[in-house]
Amino acid sequence: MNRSWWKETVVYQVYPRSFYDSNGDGIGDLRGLIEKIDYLCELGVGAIWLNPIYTSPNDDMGYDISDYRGIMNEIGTLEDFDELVFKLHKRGIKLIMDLVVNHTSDELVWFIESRSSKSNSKRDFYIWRDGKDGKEPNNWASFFTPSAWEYDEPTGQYYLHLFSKKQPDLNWRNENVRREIYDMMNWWLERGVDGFRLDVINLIDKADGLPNSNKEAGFSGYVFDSDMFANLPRVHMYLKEMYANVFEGKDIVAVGETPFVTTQTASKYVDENEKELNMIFSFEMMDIDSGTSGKWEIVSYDLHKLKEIITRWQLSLPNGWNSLFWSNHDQPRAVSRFGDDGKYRERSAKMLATVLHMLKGTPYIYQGEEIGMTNMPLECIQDIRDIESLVFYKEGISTGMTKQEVWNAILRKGRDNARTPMQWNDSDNAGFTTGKPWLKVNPNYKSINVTASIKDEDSIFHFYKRLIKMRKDNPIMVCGSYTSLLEEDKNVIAYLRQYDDVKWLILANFYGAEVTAQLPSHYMIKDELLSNVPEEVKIKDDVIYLAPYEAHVFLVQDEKK
Ligand code: ISL
Ligand code: CA
Repeated sequence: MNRSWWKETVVYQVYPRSFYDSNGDGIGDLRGLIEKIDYLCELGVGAIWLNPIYTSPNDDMGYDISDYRGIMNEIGTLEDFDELVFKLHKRGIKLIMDLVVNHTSDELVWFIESRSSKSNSKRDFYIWRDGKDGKEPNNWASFFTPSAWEYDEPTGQYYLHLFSKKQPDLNWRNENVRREIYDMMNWWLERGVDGFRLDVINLIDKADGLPNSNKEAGFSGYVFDSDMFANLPRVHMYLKEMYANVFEGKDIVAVGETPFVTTQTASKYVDENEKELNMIFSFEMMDIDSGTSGKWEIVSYDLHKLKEIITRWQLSLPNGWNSLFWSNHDQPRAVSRFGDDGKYRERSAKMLATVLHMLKGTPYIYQGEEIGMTNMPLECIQDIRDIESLVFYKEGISTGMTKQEVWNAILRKGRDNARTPMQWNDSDNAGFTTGKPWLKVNPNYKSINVTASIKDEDSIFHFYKRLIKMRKDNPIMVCGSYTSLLEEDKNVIAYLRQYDDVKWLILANFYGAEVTAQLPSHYMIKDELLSNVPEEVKIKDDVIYLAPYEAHVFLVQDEKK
């Protein structure tokens, strides 16, 4: 295995809008982030992934970029940015920028020109088609809207948008588009950034001829068919070209956000010999509680399935590398979704952290996860800021769901859950802002906050700190092989990491009831390296008793026969 900083490190995801507001306008900003570098150092992370900070009308919270070389007014200036890079680097923290190049804002000058006339030199930068029989060019649905096409008056054609109508898709088949993008990426690299997280990078090519999908239409009459726009062969061609023009020979990281990848389609993206990306975010685990109609159809799942997904991904990228995460800015809070955000909040958050950080790959911590922040008890639609939830609130009822079902789904899966302001202390607005926060603060900030978590030596925060430190001190966490254990067990996650002669056994009760598990009998426990309970571990005749959400990391040895 080749060693690289991005394999050794733990990445902390900062959603800048909600991290820390330095000037009281209610919106987190770069100066606020600069003020909190000490906090990141205290935690010990080696890199941050910064959600988009480029100029944007914020139709999709920065994922609609209207100037690739500018910083959003409310977030800061280029001078602030340079200072941030300088100060992060001084403290040994790398910066991974989020970059959205599948689409732009409709307010980006390219699109303004493109829509102005059919003969404009930027016309072909986007995907324009004539309507068919007074309707859209094809039956594709978008992520956020019924149809993926929007009619544009000035030239009488439709443009394609896989997300909102203010996020037109770029035409990657146009060489000039690609050249502009690589230039822009190099411009940021020259400013000192250490890598990119490339938003929906596997969607940049669309099916030849943009045909109708013959899959079944949703309630809207349009078809959401990822085969039409995800993982098409040309994506690999473009990524190789990007690598050669941007990444080659530089010690930077390229992380792809790749919805709809499978363990089969993923390996080519991250295979070191292919020279495309270094790691990807895959979403199979995030989709585990989603039904066939998508994320809003919430279904139950069992631990078997979760373990099967984990193991398959752990073993499927022989020349590649995994990104490990329980949450991000698009997902519910980890402890609310996979743990227990009530009675066992602390213990289950630590259990989840143990299971994830001990796996092979690069762990990502989503801001607030390290203090066990929970989902938001939203009260009414006026509290919602996220376009996806707002659209679903309107459309959901027409899919046959009741109003209550729609609301419950938003409470559980809405993206604002993760985006509520960071809870720094128990003062007004959790110390996030002196003004009115752009999105309401979770009312539990009085007890769940950074100050309290730092003060309590036994807190989730200190547990994360310990995990991060362990990774620095123990190459087994980075390089060790992975073997799944107790695959049939319905309550316990168990696996082995091994590096040279060193073997670590990870055991975790995933549920809120006491269970027993049969220890793999040929391993002898030599030492306990980490645990989320104060008590000694209970073992009798190779049977281990695990309290709710109890987790352990043991040093083990093969038993002498
Ligand atoms: O957010 C999702 C489910 O709630 C995902 O389907 C998400 O839309 C998908 O993973 C792509 O996400 C990325 O691109 C979007 C943006 O809205 C997300 O915030 C971003 O992470 C469009 O740029
Ligand atoms: Ca601000």
